[in-house]
Amino acid sequence: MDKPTFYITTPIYYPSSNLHIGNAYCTVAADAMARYKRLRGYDVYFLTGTDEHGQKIQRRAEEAGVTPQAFVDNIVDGIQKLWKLMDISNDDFIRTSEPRHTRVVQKIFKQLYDQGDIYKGYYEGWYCTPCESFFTETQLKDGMCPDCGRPVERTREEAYFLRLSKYQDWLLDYIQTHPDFIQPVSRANEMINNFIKPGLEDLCVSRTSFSWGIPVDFDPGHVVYVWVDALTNYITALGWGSEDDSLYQKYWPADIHLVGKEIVRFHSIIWPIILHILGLPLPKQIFGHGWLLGVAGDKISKSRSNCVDPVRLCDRYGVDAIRYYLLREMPFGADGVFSNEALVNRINADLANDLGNLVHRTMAMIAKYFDGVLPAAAAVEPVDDALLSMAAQLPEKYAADMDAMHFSNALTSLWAFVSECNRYIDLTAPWVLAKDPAKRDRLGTVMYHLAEAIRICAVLLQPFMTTTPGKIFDQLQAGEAQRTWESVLRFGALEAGVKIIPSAALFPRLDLAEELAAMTGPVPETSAEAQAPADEAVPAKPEITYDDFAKLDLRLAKVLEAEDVKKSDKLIKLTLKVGEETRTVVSGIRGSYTAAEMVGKMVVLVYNLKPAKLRGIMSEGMILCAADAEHNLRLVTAEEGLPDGVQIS
Ligand code: ME8
Repeated sequence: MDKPTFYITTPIYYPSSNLHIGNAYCTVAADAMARYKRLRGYDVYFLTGTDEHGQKIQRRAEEAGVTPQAFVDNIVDGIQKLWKLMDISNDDFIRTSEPRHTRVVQKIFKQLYDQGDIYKGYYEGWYCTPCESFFTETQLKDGMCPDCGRPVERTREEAYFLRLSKYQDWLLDYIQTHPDFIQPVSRANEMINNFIKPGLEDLCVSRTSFSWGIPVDFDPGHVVYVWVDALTNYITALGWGSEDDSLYQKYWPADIHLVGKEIVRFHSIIWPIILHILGLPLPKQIFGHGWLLGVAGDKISKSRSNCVDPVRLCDRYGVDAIRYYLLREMPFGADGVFSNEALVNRINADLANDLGNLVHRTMAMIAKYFDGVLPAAAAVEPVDDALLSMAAQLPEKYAADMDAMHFSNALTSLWAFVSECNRYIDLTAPWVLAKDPAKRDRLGTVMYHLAEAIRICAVLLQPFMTTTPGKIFDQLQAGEAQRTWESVLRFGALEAGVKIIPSAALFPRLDLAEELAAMTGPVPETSAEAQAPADEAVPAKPEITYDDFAKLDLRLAKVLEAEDVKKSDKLIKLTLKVGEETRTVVSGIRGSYTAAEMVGKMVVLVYNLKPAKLRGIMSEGMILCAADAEHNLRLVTAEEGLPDGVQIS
C-alpha cells in the first residue's frame, strides 16, 4: 500500500545577508516535523529555498558593485551550507531566480490577467523597501512602516492589481469554516478582525521602478511583485504548470506552510486567493510560529545588533544542542527569548546531567556488572511500575504533541521520562543489588529496563537531534528495527546478550561564566564563523595619523532644497547652504529619507571632497550617514545651536 504523503514547507528566505538564529528556528522546526512524519511512516516532501528578487536585493547588489544574481548566488551558497551544517533534511531547495520558477510565475500572472482577476491601473501610495510592502496612508504608523517602523517612500506608477476585494467574502467564509486552516487560532482571529473584516483592497502586483524581478512577459518594464513571485514557490517547486507535474500531483495540497507570525498575512490572504482563482486546492494549514527575541525583548533580526549567528553557536555547542534548545525552550506558537545563559543552562541541566548521565551511568554499570553484555529482564517488581507505565503512555502523548507542533511539550514529556529513569536508578540502587549474588537476576532486570528505556528515548529524540540518537543506538547495538516508531510501542525490543559499547559523555558540562565570556567576546579565528564570508562584519580600516585626519574639511550644512534624481531609486539631489556658499550634492539616501524629509536638516558635509558627476549632476562633496547591515541610513548631524558653515574638527 502507498504511504500517506506529507508536504511541509518553510518560508523561502531573503538572501540579503547571512541568516540568523531566528531564521534557523523556523527551519529546524520544519525539519523536526519532517523527521517525525518520516518516523511515523509518511512519504514526506520537505521544501525550503530562497526568495531572491526585489528592490532591496537590487540595492544591496548595487552597493556591493555586483549583479543581483552574483550577489544572491554568494549568499544562497552560505544558506545552503548552513542547512547542511544544521542537518536540515529538505528534499528540495527552490530559488526564485531559477527558470523552473520564473517561467511558471509568468504563466500564472498571465492566466490571472486573462481571467480578469489582474487588471492595469495606477498605484499611488507608500512603499517600504525593507518589507517589500505597500501601505495606504491610514496603514502607516506615525508616518512610518507599520511593520518595521522604518521610513516609507511615496510612489506613483502604472501597475497591475490583483482583485483581492472580489474574493473577500469567499475567504472569510473559508477561514471561518476551516478552523484548522490558520493555526494557532489566535492568528486566525487576527487575520479576520484586523485584515479581512475591515475590507481587502486590491493588491498592487507589479512594479516598474526597478528591474530585479520576474518580468511580466506581456508588458515589458513591469516586474512581478515579490510576494506573488515568492508565494508561488510552493507549487512551482513541485512542477505545477511544467511538463512534469508528478510531484504536484503527489504532494499538493501542502499539509503545512510553516511561517513566522508576521508573514501569516501574506500566506492566509494573498496565497489562498491566488490558488482559488487558479482553481487549485488550498494548503491544509498555515502555522504561524512566534519570534525569537533578544534579551532586551526585541525581535532578533539581521538589521539589529542582537543578531545571533547560528554557525557560531553550532560550532561551539554542536548542532544537536542548538536544535534541542530552540525547540525545547519556548512553546512553538509564542515568542521566546534567546539568551546564551539559558542555552548553557539547558545544555548543562537537560543534556549533560539528565540525559548524558543516564546513558553514561547505565552503560558503565552494564560494563561493570555484566562485562558489557546486556542481561535479560526477569520478573517485574512493583518498583518498576512507574517506569514501565510511563514508557507505555509516552508514545501516545508525544505523538499528540508532535502532531499539533507542540515541540516543547513533546520534549517535556520525553524529559519527564528521562528523569523517571534517573529516579529509577536511585530507587533500585543497582550498586546495592550488585553486592548480593542472590539479586543477580534482579540487577539484570533493572539494567535491561534502563537500557530499553534509553533506547526509547533515542527513538523519540530522532526528530530533534541528528547525531546523538545514533550514538546511543551504537552503544546499545540497536539495529534498524529497534530505531522505528513501532519499536517504541512495545517495551522489550532490545535483544539481551548483545555486547554494549560504552563511549564518551554525550554532552560535556559547560562552565557558564566561561561560556558567557566566550560568546560575547570576539569570534575565534578557528571558528567556522570566522571562516565564513562575513557579510555583516565591518572590517577596521588601517590606522591614520592626526595629519591624515586633518586633511578632511568637514562642515555643517543646511538642506535648502531636495528632489529625487530621475531614473534612480536611490539618489536625491540636495541644495546645501554652507555659510555664504551654496552647494549641490547628490546623495544615495532615498531608501531611508524622502526628499521632503530632508529639507531643513542640518548635515555634515565633506567639504573638500573632489567633485564627481552622478547621473549627469555634478556633486560637490558628500554628506555623512551611519548605515546598518541592511543599508538603513541615519544622518550624522551636530547638536543644535550652531549655524551652517562651521567647521568640524
Ligand atoms: O519573510 N524569530 O523572508 P525572511 C523567529 N522571503 N523567526 C524569525 C525571526 C525571529 N527573530 N526573524 C525572522 C521572508 N524569522 C520572505 C518569505 S515565503 C513565500 C517568503 C523568520 O528571510 C520569519 O518570520 O525575512 C520568516 O518566517 C522567515 O524567518 C524568513 O524571513
